[in-house]
Amino acid sequence: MRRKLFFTGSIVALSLALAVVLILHPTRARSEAAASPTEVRVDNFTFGPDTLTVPVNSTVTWVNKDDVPHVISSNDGLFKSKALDTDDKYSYTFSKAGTYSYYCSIHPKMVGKVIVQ
Ligand SMILES: [Cu+2]
Repeated sequence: MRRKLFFTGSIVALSLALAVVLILHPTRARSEAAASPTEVRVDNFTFGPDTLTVPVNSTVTWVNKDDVPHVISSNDGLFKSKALDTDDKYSYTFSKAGTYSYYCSIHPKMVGKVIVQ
């Protein structure tokens, strides 16, 4: 009788441990998938880095470190910032995989891309 109780207790403890693992694991996986914000510095008329690779659902933030305004414009019109003054920021969240080319619509020679995978 005592032995059977111990056995039952072990099964319950084991089930609880398994449940905890099953409940916690997807939570952890989800927080890993939600990527940390990623920054592109706009400095000296260049995007740094000019090619940025991020996981799906990443929010990319551009920060203008120049003392002239810049506009972040995607080539296909998917996103476009207002004119960013010094230290202004613009963020866009990429929810689909793909390669997103962009440029500064004030200085079209400034180009960059975000690779979402
Ligand atoms: Cu510019």
